[in-house]
Amino acid sequence: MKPSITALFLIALTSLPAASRAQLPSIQELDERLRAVEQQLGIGGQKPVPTIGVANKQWQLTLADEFSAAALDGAKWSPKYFWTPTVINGELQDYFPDQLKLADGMLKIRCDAPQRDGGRYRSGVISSFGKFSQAYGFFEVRLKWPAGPGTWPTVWLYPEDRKWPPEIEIFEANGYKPRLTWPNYHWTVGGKQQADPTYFDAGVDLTADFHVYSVLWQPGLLVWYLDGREIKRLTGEHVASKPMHINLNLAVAPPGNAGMPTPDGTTKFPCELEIDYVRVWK
Ligand SMILES: [Ca+2]
Repeated sequence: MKPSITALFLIALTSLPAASRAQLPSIQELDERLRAVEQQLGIGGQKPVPTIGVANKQWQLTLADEFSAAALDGAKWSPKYFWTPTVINGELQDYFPDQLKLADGMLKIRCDAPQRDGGRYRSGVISSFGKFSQAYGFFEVRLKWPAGPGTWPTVWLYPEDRKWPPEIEIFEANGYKPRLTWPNYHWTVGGKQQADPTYFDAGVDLTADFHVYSVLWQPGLLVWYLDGREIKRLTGEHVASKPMHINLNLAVAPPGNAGMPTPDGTTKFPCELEIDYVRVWK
């Protein structure tokens, strides 16, 4: 049997004099570092696998961020969209990098209420534009989102060539309907914008715990999953075919936006969108 990299590490460690060993990190620390390196390289035996299986399909991990580092991985993410100004849809927040925190193996996007009347909410966004994009594959996030009217968290795919639409929502929700998730898709037909914003009623309060939200994207096919269970399917030539990057944000809904209410006295601030991981396969 070929010795594993871990075994080689151990041999190297134990062959050192005792005085040097005392200065070295523990085996557990080394193991954690090794797994982090393996994860970055996409190798090793602990590779995550999709929550769904697709027959005869060998999935290859193309992006994984477990958010276990001390800071946002700048090789994968920027703390902003590629466009300016950042605010779209008349949303009530501005995005600031200091609203992002990495702790407990999570990326935590915190949204603060305005400091004065008429002020704006402070929240955060990350985008993989210019760093990671992909056409087709399996995209998955595990997250917990904040309840309350006006909270509007989304994980969405946007064209890397900056020409919108298409747009694929891996996950979208609004805190006034904590049982619902909106697996949305936007496209055009003859220059006219189209959308399929049907929602899925999970029958439970999705904000009470972490859940896994995924989308399978193949030529002419989009399938959405909640905790590995299919919740929506779209087929047809209008399904996107160009590389797209990932945006992940916690917005605050403006008045009159598709019937979504703005925050009221029952919405608790600060609130957090906690992301355990983002994983993509091809
Ligand atoms: Ca994690």
